[in-house]
Amino acid sequence: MALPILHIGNKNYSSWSMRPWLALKWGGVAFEEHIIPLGGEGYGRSQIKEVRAISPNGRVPALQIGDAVVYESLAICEWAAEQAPLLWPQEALVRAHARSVASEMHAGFGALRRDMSMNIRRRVEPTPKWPGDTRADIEQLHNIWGGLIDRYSGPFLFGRRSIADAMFAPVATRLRTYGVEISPQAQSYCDAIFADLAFQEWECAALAEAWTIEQTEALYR
Ligand SMILES: N[C@@H](CCC(=O)N[C@@H](CS)C(=O)NCC(=O)O)C(=O)O
Repeated sequence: MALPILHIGNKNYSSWSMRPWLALKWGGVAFEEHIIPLGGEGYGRSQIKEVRAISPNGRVPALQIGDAVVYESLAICEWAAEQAPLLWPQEALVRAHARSVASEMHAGFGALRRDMSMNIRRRVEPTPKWPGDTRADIEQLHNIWGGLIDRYSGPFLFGRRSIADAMFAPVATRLRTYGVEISPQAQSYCDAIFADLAFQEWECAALAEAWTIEQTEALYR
């Protein structure tokens, strides 16, 4: 059978695409990738023609497996974990905890995502002044990361890499891009993500991408 194809957006900008891409890599699941440049006609309305042609929700990532399409980043990560169960912690209650924080990231942190669009290449200076809801998201990140690193001793949230880290990896790049002040413990966690080989492969590709999404670049100019 042909390899699954992961349809993703531009690596510099598409945080949702990075998550299952990392999970598949970490799980050792073979796949091909197909990049669809975002930012043109229909962008922001789930109406990019090339995306709609393969993804039922008009968004990437979408994983094509034969005739089937798995979409929504967390659902793709779950599929990856069916092929590579070590992508979740092995103990049931710890796994439930990891699923909780991964779901919290997937469904939440709206203010942080609104104000800190992923832009791996960019460094914004000076750090913008964040509104209260964004500051609350940053504080909640510290609560989650700090609690888990204290409990499982790092360097990743549940000790070894898991889907929980795949869900938070783009956030680490956002904190760096926007120069957010974070605790030494949170910085160590970000550094563990930045040192990961699969992350570095994605980052190198992001740095080499030629196209730009003007809406994102215009933030804080
Ligand atoms: N909830 C979706 C979000 C996917 C998403 O918003 N993807 C963005 C790229 S990062 C997209 O496809 N945008 C296209 C558009 O806005 O038209 C997931 O978890 O996969």
